[in-house]
Amino acid sequence: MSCHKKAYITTPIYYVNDIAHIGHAYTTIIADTLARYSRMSGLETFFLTGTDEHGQKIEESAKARGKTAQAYADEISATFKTLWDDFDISYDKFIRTTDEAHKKGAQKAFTTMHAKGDVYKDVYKGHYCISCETFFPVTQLVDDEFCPECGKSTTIVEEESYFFKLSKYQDRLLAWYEKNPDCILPRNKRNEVIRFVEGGLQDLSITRTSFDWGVKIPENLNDPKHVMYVWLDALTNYITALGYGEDEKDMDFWPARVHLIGKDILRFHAIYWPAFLMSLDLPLPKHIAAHGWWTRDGEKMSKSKGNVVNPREVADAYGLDNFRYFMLREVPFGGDGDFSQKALIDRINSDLGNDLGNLLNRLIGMSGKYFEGRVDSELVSRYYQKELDEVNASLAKLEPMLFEMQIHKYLEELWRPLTVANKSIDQYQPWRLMKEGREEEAMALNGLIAAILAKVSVMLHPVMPDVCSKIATALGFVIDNSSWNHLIQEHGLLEHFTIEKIPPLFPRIEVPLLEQAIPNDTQSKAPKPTQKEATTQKSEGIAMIGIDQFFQTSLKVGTIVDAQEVPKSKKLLLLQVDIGEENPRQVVAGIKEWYSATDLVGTQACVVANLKPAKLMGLKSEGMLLAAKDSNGLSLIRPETPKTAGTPIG
Ligand code: ME8
Repeated sequence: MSCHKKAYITTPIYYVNDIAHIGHAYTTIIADTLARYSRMSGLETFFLTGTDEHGQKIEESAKARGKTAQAYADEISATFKTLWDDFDISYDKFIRTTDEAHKKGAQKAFTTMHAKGDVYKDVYKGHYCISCETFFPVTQLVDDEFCPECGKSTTIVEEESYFFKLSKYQDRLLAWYEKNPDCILPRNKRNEVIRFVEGGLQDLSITRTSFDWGVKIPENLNDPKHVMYVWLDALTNYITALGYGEDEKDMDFWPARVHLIGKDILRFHAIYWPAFLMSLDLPLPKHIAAHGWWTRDGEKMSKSKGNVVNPREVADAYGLDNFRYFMLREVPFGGDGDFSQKALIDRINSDLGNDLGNLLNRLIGMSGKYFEGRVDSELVSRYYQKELDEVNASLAKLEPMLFEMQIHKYLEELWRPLTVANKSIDQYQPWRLMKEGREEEAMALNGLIAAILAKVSVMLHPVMPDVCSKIATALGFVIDNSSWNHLIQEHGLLEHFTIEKIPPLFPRIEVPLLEQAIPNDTQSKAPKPTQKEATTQKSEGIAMIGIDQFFQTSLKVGTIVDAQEVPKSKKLLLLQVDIGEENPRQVVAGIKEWYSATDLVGTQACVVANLKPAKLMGLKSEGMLLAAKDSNGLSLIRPETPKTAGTPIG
């Protein structure tokens, strides 16, 4: 972290011509995560989001709906604000470019740039894409007409316009990129920007006269038909929100620690905005971080396809924190991401359910069974210093990853301590320690697991605030700056406490909870599940089958004749199971967390005998063992009394 004790974090301000979709939610959730982390780590933090309400595109959308631009902007802006409020986004200010204070600040910026000699009047002649609110020279158009960004037809504009001397700043911009290798993240995006600027910058038209839904240019210019170009108006929001040109009361938050944006608007933020700031003699932002694009089930989202992912629906169905975790973990920052329910369900069941939720359940189970829920950390260091060192080493790597926008790596690294915890239980086997009268060690092991859970929940809190607060409550502490200091900075442990039993945090999800997006042309033909069908599936995860279908499964009693650990796997055992055939079947089973190889040999299990062979970690598996798993762990299903190997079940 820099020595600047304040952190200013922003999202783009969203256009009010559409309601929020997963892309908007993604940017906002990343920014929210950074803001929450900043606050937790003791920085005074200002987190800004809001709406971009001027320009030709909004004016036309409003007209098409028979509304005034202001009424239309009020309506859509409110839907963004309500969504962020419902999502508990921790913004400090929600700015609207129709706010009076913003308009005054934007005019002040215009005046300052003008006074500096950076603004002149001329005639603009060229093509304009209303959808992108961008001017394009003919050389950049597709077939001399279409927008190179969105493919829509451009309009020819010939009007009087004020220009900003962007070309004057070309060298200073290049010097800035050069001196600040992290000013644009990910770094490869910076190279793209540099190449573009090296190609030569033309002065930028910064006013329009052919419509009037915009901020008027300053009155003293005596040119009332000019409104500001929407991007000049919009970009200045980052300083007007801090009081620029008005009371300046929060300007000490400037420069921004990070402007979070999507890659589509990098040029505006990495070229125009720093040039404007240079003209205003203001410092430049520390980082401009551009993330990639979300698609759905491999396809571009669009209203006409009807496949736009509605973030509220996803969060309602799968849980807000799960959705947040998924988006941040699934895609390397800067890369494009694909939303599919399958990927989301996998993340929830596997990372969250198996690795995190299950660990808490194991701790609740062990401390309940052996110590009436008490957990005491006093002897953790005596017995488990090695594990603690490993965990603390992982945690120490995290903070820089977050502010370098390596958020997926942050989460990946944060899962290492969970692996240490799960592995320690398997290795030290609390049930064995208790059987051998080594109670002290068993208690210390619980203390270790509790400490790991506590540390992980502190560092995961910015991503999953609600879930992590629940974990902290179960462990008898509160996540805040002082617990962050104690558990993360000072490598501390939890105090003595009695664990609180809480319901499982990540109930397993068996079937998609949302209707799949259906391409428009087949929508009418596809039978939709009735509400009742959908909820039956949801609550039980079961589809009805006939008896004949059931008997297609060949179930047999098997005797486990050999069992080995699979090297490098924390979950798998390699079993040889006699099911009455000439040779035993090789079965790879994910049961190592609950059974040791030696205990299994000679026991029986129920085997699915006609599964297509599969490969797991390169090992052939020729069957599957039936098992039942709940919050207390997993048990194999076995005949009550031994049966001859190969006996059919049914
Ligand atoms: O551009 N995947 O507003 P906007 C990922 N008002 N992110 C996406 C996305 C997708 N499919 N679609 C949109 C504007 N986004 C201007 C910004 S800032 C001074 C002015 C996200 O409503 C992404 O962050 O078109 C993108 O930059 C932003 O939404 C654009 O929102």
